[in-house]
Amino acid sequence: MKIDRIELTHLSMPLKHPFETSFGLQTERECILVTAYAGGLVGWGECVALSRPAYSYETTGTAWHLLADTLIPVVLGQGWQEIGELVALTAWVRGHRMAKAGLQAAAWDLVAQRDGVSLATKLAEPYAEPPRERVAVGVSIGIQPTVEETLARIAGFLEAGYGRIKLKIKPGRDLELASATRRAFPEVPLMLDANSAYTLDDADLFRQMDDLDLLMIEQPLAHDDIYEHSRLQAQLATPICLDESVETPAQAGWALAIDAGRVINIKPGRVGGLWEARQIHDLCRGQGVPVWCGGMLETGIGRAANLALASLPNFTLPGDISATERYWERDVVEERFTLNAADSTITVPDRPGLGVTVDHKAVARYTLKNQVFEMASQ
Ligand code: OSB
Ligand code: MG
Repeated sequence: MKIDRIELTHLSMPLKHPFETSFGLQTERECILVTAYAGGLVGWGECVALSRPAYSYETTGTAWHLLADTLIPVVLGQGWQEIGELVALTAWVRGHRMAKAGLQAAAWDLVAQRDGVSLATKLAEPYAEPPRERVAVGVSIGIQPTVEETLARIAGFLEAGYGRIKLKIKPGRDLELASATRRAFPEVPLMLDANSAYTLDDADLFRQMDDLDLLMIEQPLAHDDIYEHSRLQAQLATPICLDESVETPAQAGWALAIDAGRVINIKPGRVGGLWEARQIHDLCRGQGVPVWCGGMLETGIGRAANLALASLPNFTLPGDISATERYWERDVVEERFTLNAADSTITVPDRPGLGVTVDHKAVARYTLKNQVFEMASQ
């Protein structure tokens, strides 16, 4: 495999509903699409860095810089056969995992197409069991203006068939919201995501949540902490799920070693790519720790890759991979992912590669900037 041309496209897409987290309100989704050309094949990847460095330090701007000035020049024209060799080419680059993951995703699409298999099948190569055909999913609900509006929104998603609800929380919009939700929906599988908005001084607040029968509390404490998470987990019956503070397979191992959490949310972008995502999956599987696939408000390109990842054996909890219509009026792929309401699943694409068809007109409509990189001619 030799990638001889790469195209970067910076998109800005209007979200159907504004998405509010403890780190801010988002109405548009910026992202970078990576298109990699190799021997007649075309692979697509999505870089999930946000426009502002709030969830992580990366932004669409830093990711563009890393891709254009470091990662693409290193990879263009190099010969490699499997993803591990591609990963090795840029292993010296510290951090910038979302930038790396976007490029790596396009390479996965290429190798799966080359081998004539779906991305799910390609990712599942090391395992005895085949990938799942449908994966369990839930919905992540941003902070709403009022408790009543949150309850109405939850009711709508339950009506649509979603079997797991995740609520974003922030200081002042937490215990009351969660308690009201539990009262209104006594049976619903429910979890909270704080996106690092709290400190250990809030341990009492989280202890009170132990009565709410939550599936887990995601990333309550600092984005770069595992120590204080372990101190908090020791005081809670509810499992802590780590998101922001696990950026590498090694960090996942350290977090589990000190019981900083009992579940891990795996996002390929956060951890440097599908390769590293699978390594974390394997590590957790070996220790009997369940994982689920997180979301970053992806387009259909990133969503297809997340569905493939979530089809692996230890993704035993519902992922933040909702139907297309939850995010976009118009997506950049022709397929629309729909919820199988009977069992709150989405069907994993089974055509070779990513298994989606890019809607070039939609891409053009949302493009802010576009650049082509080719091997320097000899
Ligand atoms: O913390 O999981 C998160 C979106 C952007 C940044 C961080 C997070 C999220 C989500 C969205 O929760 C989940 C989805 O894509 O539906
Ligand atoms: Mg999260």
